[in-house]
Amino acid sequence: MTTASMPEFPTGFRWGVSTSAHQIEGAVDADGRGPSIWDTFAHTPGRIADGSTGDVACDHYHRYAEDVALLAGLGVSAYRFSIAWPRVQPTGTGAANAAGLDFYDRLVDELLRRGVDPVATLFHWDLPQALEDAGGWLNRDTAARFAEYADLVAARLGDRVKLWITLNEPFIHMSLGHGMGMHAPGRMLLFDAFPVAHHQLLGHGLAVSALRARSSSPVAIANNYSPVRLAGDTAADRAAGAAYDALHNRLFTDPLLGLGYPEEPGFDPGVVRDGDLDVIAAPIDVLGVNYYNPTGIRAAEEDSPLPFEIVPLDGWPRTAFDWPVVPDGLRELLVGLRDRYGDRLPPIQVTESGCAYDDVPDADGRVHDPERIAYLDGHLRAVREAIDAGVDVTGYFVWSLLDNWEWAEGFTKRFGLVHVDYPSQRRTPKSSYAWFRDAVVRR
Ligand code: GBH
Repeated sequence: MTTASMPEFPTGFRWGVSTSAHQIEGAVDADGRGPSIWDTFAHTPGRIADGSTGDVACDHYHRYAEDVALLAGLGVSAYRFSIAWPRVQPTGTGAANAAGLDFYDRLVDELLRRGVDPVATLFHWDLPQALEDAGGWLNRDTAARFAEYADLVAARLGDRVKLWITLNEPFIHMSLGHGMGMHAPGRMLLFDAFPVAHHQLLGHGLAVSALRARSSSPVAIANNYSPVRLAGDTAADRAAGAAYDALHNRLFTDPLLGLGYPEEPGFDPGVVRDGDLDVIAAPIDVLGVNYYNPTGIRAAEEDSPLPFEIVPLDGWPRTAFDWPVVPDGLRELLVGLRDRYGDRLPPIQVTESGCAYDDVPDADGRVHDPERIAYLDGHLRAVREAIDAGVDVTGYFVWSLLDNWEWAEGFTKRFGLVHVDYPSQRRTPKSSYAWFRDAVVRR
C-alpha cells in the first residue's frame, strides 16, 4: 500500500476511467445492432481462452445507469467509453440506426446529469462484419466508411461529447488482428498487414474533418506505446530495438504528427496515394497514450521472420497477465514522446493505464486488491515526474471501470476498479476504487 501521499496534479487535470463497447455492453442483438468481427471471432471455437463470448459481458447496455452511478461515486470528471459501430450502422454503411444511437444518447445524458464528461472512442476494434466481408481495413474503402460513421455519431452527440477519440490502438488491431491472428478478424498476414495501418490512419484523418464539421469538441487518437528495454548492447541488439520502436511506437505516430512513415519496418508505400499523408496529419488536439509495460528486445536469430526478438523482462513484479510492472516506463515513454516530437506534440492524456489481478471476494464479500493500488500509485507518480520534466500531460484514465470481457482472454483477466460477478452481474467496488477516490480524485 501507499505510505507517502499522492503528489499534487495541475488544476483541471482530468481524472477518468475507460471501458470499451464490446467488452462491457453485451446485448448484441438489441435494437437492430448488426454483427461485428468480434462476435464472429468469439463464436469460432478455439479463439477465446475460456470459450466465452461478449454476448452478455457486463450487461452494461441494460445496466448503464448503475454503472454511471459507480462513476459518480468514484468522483471522476471523465468517462471514456466506445461506441459500437454496428449499433449505429448494422452493416457498416447507410443511414443511422436511430435505436442504436439512442443508447449512447441516454448514456451521454446520464453522464452529464452526474457531472461526468463523456469521452467517446469511435472505433475500439468492433468492425461491422459486413465491412469485413468486403475486405475490412485491407480495403481502402473502409476509411471512407469510417468517416461517414463518424459524421452520423457527431450529428447526434456532437453537442455533448467533450472529447472525441477516433481509433483505439490501431497498432494492436493491425498486429494482433491482422498480423498474428490472435484478435478478430483473425488474419495471419505478418508484414502484409501494413495496409491495415494505412487505411486506419486514413480513416482517422477523414474522421477528424467529419467530427470538426459537426462538433467543436477536441479530437484525439489513442495509441499504445511500449518503451524498448534492450537485453544486450551489440549493434545488432540496438538495430533490433530501433526496428521494434519504429513498428510499435512510431508507425502510427510519425505520420500522425507530420513526419511520414518511418523507414525501418519496411512499410510498403504501395497503398499510399498522393495526398494521404496530409489527410493523416490533420492537426489533433490531444494525443491519447495507452501504456501497460515496456518490452525487452534483442537481436533476432538469422532465420527469424521478424527483425527483432521479444524477451521477458526479468526482475519486476508481474500482473495476472504476466506483464511486468514497470512504472518508470511510463515516465520514460512520456518524456520520450516530448523529446522525439517536440512542438509537433499536442497535450497528452493517458487514456489507458491499469492491470489485471485475480481479484476474489473475501468471506464478507469485499475485494482487496493492494497490488492494483500499488500499480496505480507507481504509475501516477511516474506521470507526475513527466509533468515535472516539462511534458504537457492533462489527464489520466484507469483501465478499467469494471472487470470485463478481455478479448481473447475472455473473462479470465480482471482489470476493474469494480469487481463483477458475472452470473449475478453484481458489481462490488474493490479497495482500489476507494483508494482512487480518496487518495487521488478527491484528495
Ligand atoms: C488494451 O490493449 C485495450 O485497449 C483494451 O481493450 C484492453 O482490455 C486492455 O488494453 C487490457 O489488455 O507480455 O510484455 O508482450 C492493450 C495492448 C498488448 C498491451 C500486449 C500489453 C503485451 C505485453 N496490450 N501488451 S508483453
